[in-house]
Amino acid sequence: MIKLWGRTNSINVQKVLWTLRELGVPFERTDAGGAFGVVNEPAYRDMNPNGLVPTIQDGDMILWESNAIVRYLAARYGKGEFYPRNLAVRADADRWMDWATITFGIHVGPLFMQTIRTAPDKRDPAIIANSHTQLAKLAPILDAHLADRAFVAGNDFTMGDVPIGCQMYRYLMLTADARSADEIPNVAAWYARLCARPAYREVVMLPLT
Ligand SMILES: N[C@@H](CCC(=O)N[C@@H](CS)C(=O)NCC(=O)O)C(=O)O
Repeated sequence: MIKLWGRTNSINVQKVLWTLRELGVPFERTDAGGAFGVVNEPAYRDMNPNGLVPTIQDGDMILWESNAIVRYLAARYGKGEFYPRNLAVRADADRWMDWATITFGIHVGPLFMQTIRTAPDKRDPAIIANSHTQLAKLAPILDAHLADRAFVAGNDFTMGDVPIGCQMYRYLMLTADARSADEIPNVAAWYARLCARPAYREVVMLPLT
């Protein structure tokens, strides 16, 4: 059985948990990271020298880096189009996985850390303002892309929806007061489709802590 190490309030762990749940793959999870520690133990560092979560073990294989784990699980256990068979569609899914992390997520992360994990008197308004500015420019790019498709790589739910689905939940929660409701209507419709998925509701849509 697949083993997963990581705390459930980590966005990178959530990507893996959501994928496992969508694919119906049995797994055992061990709390690790944050207040749970574990990540600095030598046995964990042997598996993941970064001392970060998530890490998985599947048989003899150890893997870290959440997007790589999602891709691996999709390729190995995916049914239907979750791991797209068509290479152009798969590349599109890959692209949005990377965009979610490297382009969009690098601004969601500081906004989340500042507003959820930093005491009010220690927050840096400049970091928060910059995150809002950058994300307000980026969200319409995804919105335009979703104008004529149900999910990021077409009309099927794929691995491409996973990282951006996790980032978007945090973005929508953290900017609800700063946005007008109809600013990104295609993102809103796509997000409603994600909300219809039990695994998304149970793994990703948690109170932000
Ligand atoms: N690029 C890595 C980043 C992993 C990462 O930064 N994980 C965070 C949680 S989201 C972590 O381990 N933080 C330290 C901790 O939880 O102790 C990935 O996507 O897996």
